[in-house]
Amino acid sequence: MKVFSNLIEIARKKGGGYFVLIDPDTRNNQDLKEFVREICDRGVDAILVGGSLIIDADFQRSLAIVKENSTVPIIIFPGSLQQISFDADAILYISLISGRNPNYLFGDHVIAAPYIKKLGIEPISTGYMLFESGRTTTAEFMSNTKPLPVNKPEIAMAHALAAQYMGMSTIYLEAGSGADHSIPDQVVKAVSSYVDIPVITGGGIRTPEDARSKIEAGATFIVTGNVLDDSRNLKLINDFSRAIHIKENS
Ligand code: 1GP
Repeated sequence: MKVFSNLIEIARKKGGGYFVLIDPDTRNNQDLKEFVREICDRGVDAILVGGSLIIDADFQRSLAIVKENSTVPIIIFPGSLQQISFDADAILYISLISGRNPNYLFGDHVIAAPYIKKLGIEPISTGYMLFESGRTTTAEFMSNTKPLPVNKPEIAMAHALAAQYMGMSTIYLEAGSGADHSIPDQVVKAVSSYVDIPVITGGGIRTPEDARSKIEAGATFIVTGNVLDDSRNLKLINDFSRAIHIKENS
């Protein structure tokens, strides 16, 4: 059970941690293999694999390819119960605390727990908070929950603190994949300074500058996904890595 604590240590030393999210639907097997090798060489600290809705890809096969080609930890970011596999080092054990859908608060977890134990992967207890971001995201639609308002940080702060008091290991501030706007820095700051557990944020982060300002606002880990779908953006990974690892480049 060391994957997440190692990543926290890496983030502490580097000033922040960088996760890349791979949605298996967006790449064929050959592209996936090359992409994983590229990102590992360009300063990524961990790879998240998953999606709120996977239509085309064979999740197990995709995860096996990621595992074969990665030199960094692989963490499942499950959009459903089908997204569990032994080809991972850990899984975000997500409770969708911004919503009030009982299945996503404490329902699917009961079904998943024995599998996770059997497979021997590390569960990372995650208080997942979905925020409004300009349009309906897949995560919002699929979970049938109402996102948190971004202009009321006190609501977000109270949710995050409740997650900490319930013993969760981390908070994930999520704008939704492909969101028009990332989570505002003020919200990241308000939540990060209010809780003692590390904050992950992602959704709609398209520039290294945005990533850096979230680290400066107090986030421990930054997630990017969509922005790397275009293979011409690979160099951006180096730029994101430099921007997020602020202690290495100061
Ligand atoms: C979504 O936070 C991740 O869960 C990444 O979002 O694809 O918008 O970078 P993007």
